[in-house]
Amino acid sequence: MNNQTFAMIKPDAIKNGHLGKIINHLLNDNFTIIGLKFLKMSKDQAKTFYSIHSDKPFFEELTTFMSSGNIAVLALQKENAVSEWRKTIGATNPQEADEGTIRKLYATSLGENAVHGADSDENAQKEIDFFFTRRELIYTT
Ligand code: IDP
Ligand code: MG
Repeated sequence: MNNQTFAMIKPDAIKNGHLGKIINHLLNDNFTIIGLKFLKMSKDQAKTFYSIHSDKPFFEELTTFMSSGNIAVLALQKENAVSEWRKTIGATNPQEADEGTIRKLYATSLGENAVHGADSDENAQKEIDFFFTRRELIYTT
């Protein structure tokens, strides 16, 4: 399916009080929320979720950060959801993100960059399945 993506609102954004503004931003961009929960990842869960980055120099920093506080995980629906969500969030490094993107507006730094977005349809489904059961998702079409 190319109309779903997976998003997270990261610990820095929650701690800095940006949760409501980010949800408002994505609703204004016509994403439909089909799944939403709040949780705190364990270090092991963060390592599994980000296993694709296990050989990167920032893996330890990333998984420590992502398990350091509460996050929101969201399954989103929109036509071309994966690429649309990547556009809405902006570049990984907030200093390189376009004006008006979520990372430009709310990110703290390259590592603590407010939000996550899946990078392909395949990974979006895997990541949705990592956090949600089928019964926790509301299908709108
Ligand atoms: P993405 O989140 O834009 O897809 P990725 O390259 O997949 O970016 O990296 C995953 C996450 O790892 C980033 O969102 C960021 O939180 C963190 N990260 C990426 N590069 C660095 C780095 O050079 N230093 C510290 N953290 C990084
Ligand atoms: Mg990525």
